[in-house]
Amino acid sequence: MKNTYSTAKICPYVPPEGEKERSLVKQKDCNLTLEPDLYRILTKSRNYNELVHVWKSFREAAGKPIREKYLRFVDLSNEAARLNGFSDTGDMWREAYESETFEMDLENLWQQLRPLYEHLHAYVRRRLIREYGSDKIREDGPIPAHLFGNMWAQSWVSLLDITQPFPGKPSVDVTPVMEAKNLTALEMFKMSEEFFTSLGLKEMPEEFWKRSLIEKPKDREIICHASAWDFCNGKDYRIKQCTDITMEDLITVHHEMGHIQYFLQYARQPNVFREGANPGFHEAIGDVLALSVSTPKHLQSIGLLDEVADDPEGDLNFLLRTALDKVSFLPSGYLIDLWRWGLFSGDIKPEEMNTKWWDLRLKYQGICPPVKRTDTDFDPGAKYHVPGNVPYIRYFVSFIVQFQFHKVLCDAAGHEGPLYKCDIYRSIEAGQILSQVMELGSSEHWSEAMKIMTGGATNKMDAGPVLEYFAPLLDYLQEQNKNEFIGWKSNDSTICP
Ligand code: X8Z
Ligand code: ZN
Repeated sequence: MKNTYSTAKICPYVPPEGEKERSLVKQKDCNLTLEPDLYRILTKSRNYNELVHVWKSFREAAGKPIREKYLRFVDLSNEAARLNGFSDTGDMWREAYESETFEMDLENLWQQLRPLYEHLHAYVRRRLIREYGSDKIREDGPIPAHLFGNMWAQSWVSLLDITQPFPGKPSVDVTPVMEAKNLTALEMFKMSEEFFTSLGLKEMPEEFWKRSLIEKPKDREIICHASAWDFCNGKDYRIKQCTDITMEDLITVHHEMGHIQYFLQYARQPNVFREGANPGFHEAIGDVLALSVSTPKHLQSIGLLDEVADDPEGDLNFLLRTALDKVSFLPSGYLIDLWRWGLFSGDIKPEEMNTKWWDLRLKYQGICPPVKRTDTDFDPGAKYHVPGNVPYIRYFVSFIVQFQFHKVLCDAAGHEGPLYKCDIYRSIEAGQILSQVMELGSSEHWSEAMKIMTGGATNKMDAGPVLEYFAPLLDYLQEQNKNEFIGWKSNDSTICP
């Protein structure tokens, strides 16, 4: 299943005679791969039909062919879970959080964040209507899933150019500077390492630099989805990433380096405890650093931005960019495992699994498929973690706790002023808190690790810091959206209205 996903290839879009907007892709062969070809088309193309083509073809190549295999896998995995005393695979996965109230806690967190998401959704919908027209997107409807600049509509940063509140201000996107400087993948990794060591954290061991794979090989096919590996011998740690020279990938580099840092920090624990306090903690470390790295002031200090606008307009541009990455992600981070848990428990039946997927996509994300979906399609299969069998709720947890961590580290670093302006660079105090928590691995319940992290303030997940971070943006969006319909209406989740 993983191979089908990672070797999926599609044909380029062939524009009909007379179509004004030409496809960006000049090649004719049917060998476009997800990374980097489809990523690049999705980021750059604003040709509605080309985007439909890419969106639909990828699902046909990566998802649909594994439908039967996945169902067989669900049965086998459930059988194994039951032999281990769990009621099903979802039950087994949730065990990693050792909490009786986990599902309820997640739903509460989502309910607290939903208004922020819905305002972002309404604002982006209006900008997309300006770009594509109201014949393509209804003013009170869900947004077509192929228009977000991302295969799964989970990060919307590629829409920054058409959504920035103040386009006249200096850019908060460093991709053009990275290109102009001919930055290499290796330099991106070295920059990330330097941030970790500036906090007093560990440098990457020699083996890491020798054995990691940080550029897409030309002579063979590999699974490009970025990953970090602990070979559990205290020496061998590696990252595999088909790094593209973009700001998004610079952030992913930090994400992956966060995993390696965690591996290094808990290396002295017995094997069973060489895990994150919970899987969400493991996903959060690198992202926490990236929250500092992506502040305009920091980017300027490392030569990736020439100019920064240190005023309310510049701040809103920056906050919107961050929201297009973090707030947009929340419902997709939540629903993937709601769907899998439902399938594992039998609440979702195999014959309705694709339509139930779209029910969730509509309900939580407010998005809809641009072409009719049926239960012979298998769209969840076109998201890496489904064929790759990686539980996904960890990312939702991470996107909550990383703001909690950011807040306490900023306090430790002596930051004053709004949370979104904080950069913990060179704060040994912040680094010490991080290493204290990481060293524990999973030897303590994560609520204990949370206590240590927050200096006793809480032992729970808390949406407060996300809301605090984005508070000025929410004010702005509410004002901008005063004539907008907030939310979305649709009678059929399997096709855009
Ligand atoms: O899969 C990842 C990482 C590897 S753990 C690149 N992420 C999720 C995704 O790509 O869907 C990071 C954020 C969400
Ligand atoms: Zn990760």
